[in-house]
Amino acid sequence: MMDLIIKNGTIITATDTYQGDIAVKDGKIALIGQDLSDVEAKEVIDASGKYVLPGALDAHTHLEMPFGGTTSADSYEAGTRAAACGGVTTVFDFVIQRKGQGLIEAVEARRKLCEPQACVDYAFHTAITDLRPEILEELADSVEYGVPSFKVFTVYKKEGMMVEDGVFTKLLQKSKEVGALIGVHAENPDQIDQRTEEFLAEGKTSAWYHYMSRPEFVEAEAVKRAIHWAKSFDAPLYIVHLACKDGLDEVTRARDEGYEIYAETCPHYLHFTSDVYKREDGRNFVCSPPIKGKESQDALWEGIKRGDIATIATDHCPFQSHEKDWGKDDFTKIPNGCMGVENLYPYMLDAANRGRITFNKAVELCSTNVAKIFGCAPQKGTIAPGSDADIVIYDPNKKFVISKDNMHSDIDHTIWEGVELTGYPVMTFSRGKLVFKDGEFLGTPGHGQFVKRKGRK
Ligand code: DUC
Ligand code: ZN
Ligand code: ZN
Repeated sequence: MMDLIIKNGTIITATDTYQGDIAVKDGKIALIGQDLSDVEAKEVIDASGKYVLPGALDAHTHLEMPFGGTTSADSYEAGTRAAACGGVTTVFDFVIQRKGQGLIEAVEARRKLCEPQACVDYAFHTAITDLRPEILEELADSVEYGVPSFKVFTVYKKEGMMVEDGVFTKLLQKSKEVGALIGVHAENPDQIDQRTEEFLAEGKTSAWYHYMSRPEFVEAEAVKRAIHWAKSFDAPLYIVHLACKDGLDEVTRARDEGYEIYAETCPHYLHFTSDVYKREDGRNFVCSPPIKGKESQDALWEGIKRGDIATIATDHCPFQSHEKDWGKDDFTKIPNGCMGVENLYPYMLDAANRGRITFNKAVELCSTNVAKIFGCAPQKGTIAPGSDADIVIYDPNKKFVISKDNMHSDIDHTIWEGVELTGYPVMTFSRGKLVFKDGEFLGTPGHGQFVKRKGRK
């Protein structure tokens, strides 16, 4: 006896589109067939006229992260609740290693916080900020533990998160040996500091100067340098939240030369341009790297079509309006980060619905590639027998206007307010459990499980 059968839907994976029925048992996909009418199940859902997709994996969130003089405003519960309602069935959250902390110690502390709250499954990347010799050795243990991906920041010196080139290159070399993947947040810190100082001295304090203090060339230089190091040591590299054309051109070049370079971008870089920083509420869009000009936006879409952008993730790191307001008269006081975990999949699927990309491509970018790159395929990221029953039922005809009132996180505003989508998820299943239906969250905190991932060896 099956637990669930989803009948008559159009199943869409990264590679295939076909009509079929899916049977679920014990949280896993047990059977897929053209007609499973003869198979007994406790529950049958008719998905006629709907698309049946693998749940998305958001490779980049910052939930309840101490940052910018406060803590990002979505707890693990609120963030994973919003995720479920946007069709995201696995979130990858960033653990920030504090000075003196061990890698697994840092992960376990966050795991403990997350576990009772998580409404969908979760994985972690660890941002390394303190590379002592024993930490370099601990990299292999972390891979073994199920956290085989790490990140370095080339910025956030004052926050104690920035690493020097020596640390970055040691990590790249070690990553090859132990089967880890290093990610990088790439912007030039000296340019940011210098330009910020100049703008403040000139009384240029609006949100626009957040963008002007770290424009296209400030990001591009750091992306190029990061790729230079990855190429020099022939190590794979994942560039998080890539937002600029010149950086992407370098990614394309390196990939054409045969290097294993992955680029992630975010929906806010694909939808908005730097003009948002001229708006009265420009501070709400302040994130780093900032949203760039139209030329970069167009290039990112082209990069998606070419296959040089591997994943779309959100960098979900929201702050409440009153916190964003700290920077009303001084952009340096605006906590950096925007919301997006609930908008990722609907936004990219809307792009598919409009014909900008295919549905298979949207699934590849938001789900399959993430699972493959970060070592949890085929458990996650596809619809196949044996995979977790992380499934989204999508109505391609449903009209949806994003508003803070129909979002499910704890945030009092959204940068996506008023954006109109055609097509929207109507159900999300996390390991066979219905966690979202027709606008309503139906999950439970504590349901989400830690996803133990494999290294690259
Ligand atoms: N950028 C943000 O905007 N927020 C969190 C961290 C980051 O790098
Ligand atoms: Zn970042
Ligand atoms: Zn981030």
